[in-house]
Amino acid sequence: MRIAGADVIVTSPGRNFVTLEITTDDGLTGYGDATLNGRELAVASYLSDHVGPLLIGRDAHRIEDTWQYLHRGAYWRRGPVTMAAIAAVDVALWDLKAQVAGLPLYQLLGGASRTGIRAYGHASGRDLPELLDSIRARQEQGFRSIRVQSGVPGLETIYGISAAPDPAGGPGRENGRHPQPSEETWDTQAYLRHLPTVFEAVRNEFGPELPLLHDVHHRLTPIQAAKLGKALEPYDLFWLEDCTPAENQDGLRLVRQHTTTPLAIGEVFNSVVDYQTLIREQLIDYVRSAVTHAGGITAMRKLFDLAAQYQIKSGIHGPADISPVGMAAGLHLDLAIHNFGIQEFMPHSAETYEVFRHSYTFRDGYLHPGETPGLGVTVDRAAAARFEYRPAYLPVNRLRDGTVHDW
Ligand code: KDG
Ligand code: MG
Repeated sequence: MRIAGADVIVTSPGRNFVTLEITTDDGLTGYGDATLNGRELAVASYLSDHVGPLLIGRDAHRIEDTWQYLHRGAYWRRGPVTMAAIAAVDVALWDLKAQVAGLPLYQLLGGASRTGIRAYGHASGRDLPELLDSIRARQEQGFRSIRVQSGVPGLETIYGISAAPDPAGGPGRENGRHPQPSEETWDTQAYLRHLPTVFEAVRNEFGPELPLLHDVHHRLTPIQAAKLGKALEPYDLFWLEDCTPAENQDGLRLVRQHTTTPLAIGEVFNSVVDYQTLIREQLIDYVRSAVTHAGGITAMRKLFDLAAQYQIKSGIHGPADISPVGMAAGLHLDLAIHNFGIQEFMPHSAETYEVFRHSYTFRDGYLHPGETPGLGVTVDRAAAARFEYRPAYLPVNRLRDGTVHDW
């Protein structure tokens, strides 16, 4: 089975997605997600200008060799653009191999280790009543584990919270289109004072059993993160995510020394190298990378195998800027690996599902990739062509004095 074509599809059904479509000389088609939110066209160019031409004529079955060829062979390694491009090739080749085998992809990864994939959904509110309603709405949708993001008094907007209620029930600004990045104001002390009161109220309302998660989005220093983790201990979080920018891996030692709140890190990481200290020293509990951003199934499987040696589990990144192709790839891994933890799930819009036809399902808090041979996602190119790319950016975050802060 030789690679005959490698097409890049850029489409924007509600938000921008980049997809690699690999075709073979025997008429099969495989897909990989290459979406890098806000930098989409850089990956599209990397694929169509540099990687696609190298793939033509290669044996589509040689997944590991192709991965190494693109990673080591290019001389320039790692980085979000490179690793998203390699991930797209890798996932498309796994899709093809599983189609040839006539099996859903998870069967090639060792088969199912569980019957369903526990998923968490997003709840958010500008104030407490709105947040409690949002949690109830997620529960009604079937979610049994919930990420809680709350507005902070005195701050107009904050990560994960819409400025106005989102009629689609989504997270608002994360889905929003900003041709120029909008700017938000951040106040660390106000956040640190307010957040424990939010979790106290949520626990009082929903009781001790509902698994609750929270995403700090890299906004704290290690000592501030240590303080927050400690303050949240009475509310028994499932995890505290990205409590500090973890490029400074050593900083996590300090956080760890002060709190037993479980820590999840890694959605901006794209290589196992980024995790070396964090995993070896057991400084985190969950690995957050996305298949789409960290080199595909081939690389993620090795990352999870390393994590398993240290009792660290998976928590694959699954926001709406991962396309259904990337989501499906994560689900096949989730089902197969032993050290699965939880999967983030933001259902996509109806427009997105018009373009990406998928076989995965969500029922009673659990996802399943389905039994369709391959990845179980196809792209309707006619539908994709109707949604033209429009530049869109995440907001930029500034402290009250105007200093740019982590987003
Ligand atoms: O592109 C950035 C988003 O993927 C990110 O803001 C979502 O933090 C996120 C999460 O945990 O889903
Ligand atoms: Mg996050």
